[in-house]
Amino acid sequence: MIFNPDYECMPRKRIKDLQLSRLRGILSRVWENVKFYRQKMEEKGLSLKDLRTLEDFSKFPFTVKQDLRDTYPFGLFAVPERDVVRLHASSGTTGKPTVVGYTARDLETWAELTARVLYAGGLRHDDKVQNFLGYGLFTGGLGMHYGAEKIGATVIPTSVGNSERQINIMKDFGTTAIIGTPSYTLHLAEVMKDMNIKREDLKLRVGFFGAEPWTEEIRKELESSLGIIATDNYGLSEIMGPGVAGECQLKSGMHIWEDHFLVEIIDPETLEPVEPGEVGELVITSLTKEALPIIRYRTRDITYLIEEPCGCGRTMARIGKIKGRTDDMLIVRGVNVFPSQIEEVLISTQGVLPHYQIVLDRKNHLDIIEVFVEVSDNIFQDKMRSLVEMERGLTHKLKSVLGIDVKLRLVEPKTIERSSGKAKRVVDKRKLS
Ligand code: ADP
Ligand code: K
Ligand code: ZN
Repeated sequence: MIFNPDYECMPRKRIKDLQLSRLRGILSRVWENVKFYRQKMEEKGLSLKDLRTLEDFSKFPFTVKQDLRDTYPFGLFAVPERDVVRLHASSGTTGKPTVVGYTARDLETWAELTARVLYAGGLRHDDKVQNFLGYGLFTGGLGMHYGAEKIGATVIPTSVGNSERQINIMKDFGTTAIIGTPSYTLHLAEVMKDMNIKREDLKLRVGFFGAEPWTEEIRKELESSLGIIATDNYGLSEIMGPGVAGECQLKSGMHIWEDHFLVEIIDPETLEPVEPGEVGELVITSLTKEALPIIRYRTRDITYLIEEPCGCGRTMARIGKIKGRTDDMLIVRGVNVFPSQIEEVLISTQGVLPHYQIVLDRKNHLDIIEVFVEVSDNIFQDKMRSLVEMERGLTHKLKSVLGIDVKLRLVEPKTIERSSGKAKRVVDKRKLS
């Protein structure tokens, strides 16, 4: 039932002791090897001696995504570059990507932790698991790949896209387990219908979904249309990638591997810890990472902590479903999009007025993003050709900046609703509670 019971079922008192000793180790490692962390601690008048208990840790400085950008590409690495055996980068396309690295031991840990997640959700040695998370710089595909291999399952690394082929492979190879984003998998379920393939024609039994927020309604839909048990899993590249936390088959919160990660929930305004069980921003410290240790990382993800024991026997705490993010980042088909990126493209184009609105919707289970933008009167009076050219140029530019298709709507001046306060730039109709 449990991949590594020695750790996953460790008494909580022992988990805390282990965390404190590992935390001391990681702090002294970054103090020695990462100038950024040492400076930030010194600025606060802190030294390693100031960590006597886990509670003392709340005095230590936070790390944010911008810190990784400012030190791009390898400024926060704690080992010589030659000891790094793998690099990944976040798809976040705002300015420079954030680069993350792994030593050989980090990769072993990563495989162990994705194996725990997959095992908890029901993956076994006998399964054939089709992984349609992206393989490449994105951590999703390769991260899950090695965990599934560690369990001994047969991995089918189809990566993302080519929906009909995905379904043919499921059918022909006898795929029993799938790993993907919930939105793409819903899309696959639709394509399956179009191909006249029923769930009885496939052998699917379990599915692992993450990388973006999804609701219980989507879970029900995935489970009934594909005949699977669908579990949620969570991760982020800065901390490791997938494998940070995952649900067991009781589907009541995601077990977070506390022997490798120290979890805090804070109030994003006051930065103080919230009461146990209360909703706030998830802050994670890596306790064992060698290449890129990360201290008190503000994930921007909103959730809560469940410390009560779970019916499955694991003692590791759980985080509730991610409720959203504290920043304005939009996740469209798993890709991070900031409204400011769209604004930049629009504003730098002649004839475009500073009035626009981004409308997100979901059609056939796929996110769609539409941008309504006002263009100046004289362009409208101009020949039709320049409008068409402008539309084509902008569509192309948005695609190259964001990496996804955007439907562009040029509209007449004063047709986009004005608001008296902050402009409502984003309308998200995707119904995520
Ligand atoms: P990329 O930037 O390449 O898309 P990241 O690793 O940075 O990939 O994405 C991590 C973010 O994805 C998380 O901070 C969170 O907002 C979101 N995410 C990941 N897993 C889940 C999940 N199970 N539920 C909701 N959001 C998730
Ligand atoms: K993501
Ligand atoms: Zn459990």
